[in-house]
Amino acid sequence: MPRRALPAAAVALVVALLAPGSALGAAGDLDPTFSGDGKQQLHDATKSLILASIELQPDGSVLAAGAQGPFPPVPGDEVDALVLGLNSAGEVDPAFGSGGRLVVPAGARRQIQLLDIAPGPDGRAIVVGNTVDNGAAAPDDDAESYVARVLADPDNCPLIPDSDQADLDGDGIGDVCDDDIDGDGLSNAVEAAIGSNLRATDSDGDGKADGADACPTLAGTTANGCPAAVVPSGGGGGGGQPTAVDRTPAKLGFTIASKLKRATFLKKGFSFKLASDEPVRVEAQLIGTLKGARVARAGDVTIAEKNLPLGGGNRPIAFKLGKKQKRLIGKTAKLTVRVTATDAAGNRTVASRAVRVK
Ligand SMILES: [Ca+2]
Ligand SMILES: [Ca+2]
Ligand SMILES: [Ca+2]
Ligand SMILES: [Ca+2]
Repeated sequence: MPRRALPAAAVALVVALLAPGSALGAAGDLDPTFSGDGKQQLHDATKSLILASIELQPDGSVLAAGAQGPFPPVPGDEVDALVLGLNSAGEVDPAFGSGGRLVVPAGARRQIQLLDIAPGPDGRAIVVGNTVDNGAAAPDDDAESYVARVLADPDNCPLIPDSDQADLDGDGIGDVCDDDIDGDGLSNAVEAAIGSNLRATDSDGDGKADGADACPTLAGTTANGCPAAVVPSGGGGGGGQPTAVDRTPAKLGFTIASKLKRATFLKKGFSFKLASDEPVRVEAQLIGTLKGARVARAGDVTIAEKNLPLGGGNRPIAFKLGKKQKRLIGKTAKLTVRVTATDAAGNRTVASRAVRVK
């Protein structure tokens, strides 16, 4: 769209599209339901706001694209890209950009002028225009094309397409990028590992949320969310009645960052949370294959240990390093977290995760 001569006043003017008004409104009147009197003018004390193109959103809100800067610009002025957001009532939409404006700075001696805006996929809008670098020497001081894409609507997961914006737990993080979709305190990965439902806060329906349930997949009436223990029939004599014996080791769920910052690791140690599908006793070890370790023997060294009594839920395990252990950590270290979990019947589960300290 060719630029026309515009008044030099620092004003942007958007006139409402005609809409069916009251019985007294005639076609061609300004629409009084748009910003009170049919028009919306924005004033900026220091800059001109020039609009060139408009796009009506499905919900009646409006995006307008143009430029912000001195008017008329002369070579050497900075002119920035401008997208203005108005709600369906014609008022500046404070949820859009900063105070209703998205301004993309062009930088010193550069100019961006948006000339058109069009709807894009998944709540986006696409703007097109040109950019000029007046600071560049010829022949690079000519106009270049400029195309950008803007979030027209809030997006609860900007990097992954999710047009339905589903958010099961209502925490503002869309399901497709929420690592705890149901918000019960157990991450999706942990729930998948222990077999609980990652889309329900109380998988076994016993009234205890998965993150606080020592048996998240077994309905229970006891305080920790587990069924009353099966008491083996006593007596070593023959003829004892058969009892249900637990021969199934616990399923463990825990995630650990694969990389740790050395300085933070030395200062604060390192912690993670461990969940299981039944109560377990825990022995956790932090084992190092250390570079530059001043130890006589070669091989792995236990740097820290942590034991937890029989229990369940999503329990934190924190490793702290003593002075001597800190000295073992070189500039980089390869560590392994090894968790040995033993359930009430003595079945054992061992799981390991690698961690790099840099
Ligand atoms: Ca969510
Ligand atoms: Ca969860
Ligand atoms: Ca769950
Ligand atoms: Ca339970």
